[in-house]
Amino acid sequence: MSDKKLGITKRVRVTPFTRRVEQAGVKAYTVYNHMLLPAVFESAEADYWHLCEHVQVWDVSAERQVEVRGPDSARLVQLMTPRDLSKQQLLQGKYAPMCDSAGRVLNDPIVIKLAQDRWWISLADSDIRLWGQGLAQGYGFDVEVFEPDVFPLAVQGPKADDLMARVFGEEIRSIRFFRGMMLAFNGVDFYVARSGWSKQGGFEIYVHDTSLAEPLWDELFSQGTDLNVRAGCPNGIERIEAGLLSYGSDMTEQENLFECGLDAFIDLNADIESLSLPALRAMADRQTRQYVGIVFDNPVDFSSVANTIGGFDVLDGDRVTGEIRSQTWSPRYKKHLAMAIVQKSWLAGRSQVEIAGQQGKIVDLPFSKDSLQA
Ligand code: THG
Repeated sequence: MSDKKLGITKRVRVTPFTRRVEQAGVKAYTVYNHMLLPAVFESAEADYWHLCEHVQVWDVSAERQVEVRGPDSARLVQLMTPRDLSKQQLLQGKYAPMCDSAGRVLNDPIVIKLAQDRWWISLADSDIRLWGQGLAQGYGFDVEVFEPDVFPLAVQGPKADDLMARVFGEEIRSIRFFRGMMLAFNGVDFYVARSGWSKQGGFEIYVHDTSLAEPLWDELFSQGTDLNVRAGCPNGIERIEAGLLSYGSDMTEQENLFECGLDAFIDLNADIESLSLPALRAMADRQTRQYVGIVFDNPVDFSSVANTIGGFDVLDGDRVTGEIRSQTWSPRYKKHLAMAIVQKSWLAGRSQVEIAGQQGKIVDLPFSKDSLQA
């Protein structure tokens, strides 16, 4: 991360938690859905170890919701994703990548069913509300599509269950992965789900009553002192070790669902009305690129292979055959980990690649314990 300052203007939105985040000593932000998203508190590595050992409170307000409401809401949301939503339960979330009619990835949100005629699309970083409004208009659907004042707060880490039980009650322990409940804080019911952008476990509280944002933050901190609760944020080291792709960094509109490995969540034979499914069916066996992991035994200095669009070239002689979009030193495994999108023709039969003078082992994603410990 560079040390350049970024001006925070009216076009970069603050959140109901920003004051607390500042008081907690945030050191860097990124901008996500035109809103501040904390990026570092102490250091990437210190934040990482703390997340893996204790419990953190994350201001992930920037995971904006698009609300779809009305008689045609289920139809519109299904049109936007090739994932089959027909059996989704109330208060269940589903990871539901969204694609255009050519199968390109527009976002990879979690879709939440609040009622048959009321859905939230919990966004990664792209302007899906406009697309949803355009589709609704074009198809003549009877729906409203808007961004409600809802600000997710994540509680992540191995002690998240204990902290959440103190604040919301013991019932939280019975919530299964990607399921949710309406639970009261200060007499107001909030949607609470077992989810979050880490593999350390935890919950997300969708804060729709901003007058309770700071009281909720303060309660989590006062109840969590002995659990060593701290402010945190999505952590690059943790998510790369977990092999989680980040929309806007690893995947963009230039990649299709298959290239990102997101077809694992899709049934191409599903009997649903989805804008992208016809194209996805037709292109399934015609893919030229794929994502792989690369594991290096020593730290790699990527500066010599940096390209102009913020990635790092994978070269075969002079020929660019792929691009590393994310990489980190893993303090746990003592390996340098990279995620790269590469040409399948180049990859065939290949198990090693040299980048910036270091030999790396090509592995499947997500990284397995075997590939990290070997
Ligand atoms: N929480 C909420 N909104 C979000 C995110 C979140 N919006 C943006 C971004 N994160 C959406 N992307 C993801 C990507 C992966 C997961 C969640 C959100 C995830 N995946 C699990 C996995 O890969 O193992 C499980 C997916 C599944 O089984 O369905 O958790 O974090 N509110």
